Order: sequence, then structure tokens, then C-alpha cells
Amino acid sequence: MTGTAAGVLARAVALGEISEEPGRLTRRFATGALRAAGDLVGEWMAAAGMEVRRDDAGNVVGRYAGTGGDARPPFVLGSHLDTVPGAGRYDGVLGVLVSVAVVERLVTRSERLAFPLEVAAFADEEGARFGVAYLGSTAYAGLFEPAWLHLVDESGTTVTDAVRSLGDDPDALLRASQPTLSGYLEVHIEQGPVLEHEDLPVGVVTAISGRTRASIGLRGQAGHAGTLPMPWRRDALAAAAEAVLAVEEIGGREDGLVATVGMLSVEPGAANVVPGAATFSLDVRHVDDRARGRATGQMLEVISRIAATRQVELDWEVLHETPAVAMAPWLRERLAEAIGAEGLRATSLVSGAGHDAVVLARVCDAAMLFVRCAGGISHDPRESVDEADVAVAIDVVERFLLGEGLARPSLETR
Ligand code: HGY
Ligand code: MN
Ligand code: MN
Repeated sequence: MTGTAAGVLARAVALGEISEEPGRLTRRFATGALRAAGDLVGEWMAAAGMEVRRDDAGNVVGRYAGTGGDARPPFVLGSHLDTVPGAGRYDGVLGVLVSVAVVERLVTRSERLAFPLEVAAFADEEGARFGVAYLGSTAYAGLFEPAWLHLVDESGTTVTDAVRSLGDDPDALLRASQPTLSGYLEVHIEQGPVLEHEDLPVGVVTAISGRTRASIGLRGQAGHAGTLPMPWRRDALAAAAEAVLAVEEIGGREDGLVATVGMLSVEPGAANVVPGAATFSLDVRHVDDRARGRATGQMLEVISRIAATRQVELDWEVLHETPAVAMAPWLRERLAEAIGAEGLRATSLVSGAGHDAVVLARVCDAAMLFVRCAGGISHDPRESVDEADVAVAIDVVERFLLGEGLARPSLETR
């Protein structure tokens, strides 16, 4: 089963059982579940003959030596092992397991590249626990920011304490230096409907949309639900409801723009109390950073007006901004060639979802290969992929690595 699509799917099922909570798949940064998933992947990497290391962020990295020893920077394959709450089995995990399967194939065929190959299983792409995404890949890329050590989760645990709770050293996340890499390729489910619509198993990503993540707080005045007359209320939840509808309306104004409110909390949160405070998340994306900036500016303006009219205070906090990232043309061409060599049309598509490739693209040339997923469904237990499509992805990545070099530094083999 090693080096096969069937093996990848079987391992995805095994990883899907490793969760923080019973009954659904949730595996967040610096939790025992993530640690256990990383340990299992590390075992598979070691069994494939890779040298395995785990860093203080919880990233697990397998290294497959090249013919040139360590003289040449490694080429990196990878994706993430963390999940959103109530996740599917394949978001992130598929990319890690396909990458391990490719190395298993190379080992079986005694193929080695001129460069070392690293497979990275990143510890946090979703940002589901601390609100800031990419804590794993930024640590790997030497780009972790000091302020992130003080982020807190819903229980008040800081990143520092969470990392320490697993026996790791949070300060090491700041000491990591930027690695020199030959390039990065991430295989990932599309999480959208385009490949299914085009009836294609895989596609080449052109760019990854930029994203603004913000936390919007509205503070009015709590009051007795039975005695406070309607005209006198400063109802924070009613203001938030109007603001959420404004987000939806503005998000619908431009092609390619998406805007989502995925979380909402209310205080004090009792049926007989007029809400005094409401806090909601905001996620705005577009592949053109100017369009994203325009939309978030309009949202701030409209929500400020709603707050003023309702006499509630507004707290607008941008948590994380990532600009749109273009994938490297030479790697895209190489991927398209490998897809063509499989007798398939190499379609190109934008990624509306964020990926660790956004971070790796800051330190090396990066590319992504999307794999069709049923109905484009993701971030949901119904997420699924076809074995035949996974087999194509493994073949394409193997060809990508072993193919003839392009004008740019190529990944020669012996
Ligand atoms: O939110 C995203 O785009 C990704 O799935 N983390
Ligand atoms: Mn995701
Ligand atoms: Mn993902």
C-alpha cells in the first residue's frame, strides 16, 4: 500500500480518528491531538526512510537526502495537519500524505534528486485556536512574530503556555532562521467546485487570494428584557445583526469577493437580558488586494454608521492580513507539463482558500496542485476525494520532481 492512493486514503482515515473531541474531527495547534497526529505521520515518514524531526511549533518534517548531499537547498512538499472544528479528513492531510507517498515511490524506484526533498506537516494553517493562521509554517519559515506568543485562545491559554504544555520551547519559535529552499509544492483539495465542473482530477493554482481577518466588537447596554422600553435600548446584538447583513451585502458587490461572519458571541447571553455586547469575526478575501481593501473600508464605514445610529461603541480589530500571492510561473509550467504528460488538460484556477503556500512563498518560489473534491465541500465531515484522483496527484508530483529541467534550476536526478 505504500506509495499508492489506496494507502493515502487509508492513512487519512486513521488520522481522521485523532481528534480533540469525541464525535467530530477537531485538531488544533499545540494540542495533544495534533501532537499524536504528527507522531503518526512521523512514523510513516521514518518507515519511508526519511530522517524525521519535530520542531517546537509541532511541525513534523521528513527529509529524503539527495545525490548532492546537503550542498543544495531542499525542495519542500507539504501541507498542514491541523483542522477546523468539525472538519473533513482531507483538508491539509491529503497534501501531507500524497507527499509521503511520492517519497515512498522514489525510494521504491531508488530515485534520488540532486536536491534533498523535505516533506513538511505543518502544525497550524487554520488559526482555529488562536485566531492567527499559519503559526506552523511561519515558524518553519523563520517568520514567526513575537506578538503571537501572547495570543490567547477561548480558555485564556496563551500560545506560550500551549507550546510549553507539550514540552516545547516557545522562544525557539523566534530563534528559527529563514531556511534556504529550492522551492515549495503543496498538494491540497480544491475546496471548491471548479475541477468537478471541468471534470478534471487536478489543476494548477495561479494565485492565492488575499485575506483580512478581523474581530468586530459592539458594546451597548445590557438591560432587563421585560422592563427596558424598546426605544431606550442600546442592543448590541441587534446592532451586530444589522452589521452582519451589511457585510453580506457589501461582499456581494464585486466578482471574486467573498465576506464571511463565521463566529458570533453575545454577552451576557441570557434569554431575559438585552445584549450588552456582541463580538463577531470577519473574513474578507479577494485575489486583488485593492478590491479587498475597498470592501473592508466600506464595511468599516457602514458598521461605524450603524453603531453611531444605535449609540453603541464599535471596536474594529484587524487580527491578520495576508496579501494575495502569485504562484511561481516556472513551477506552474512544470506542473502543467507533468499533468500534460499524464494525458490530461492542465487547467489553472485561483485559490479562494488560504494555504501554507502563502507563507512559503515569502521565502521561496511556491506552487500548488489542487485535487478535485466531491461537490467542492470542505471544512465539513462530508469532505471526500476519489482514489483515482489521488493516484493522478501522486503521478503528477512524481513527474514534476523527476521531469526534465526547465529554464530555471531544475530538480535533476542522477
Ligand atoms: O480559511 C482558509 O482559507 C483555509 O482553509 N484555512
Ligand atoms: Mn482549511
Ligand atoms: Mn487547508
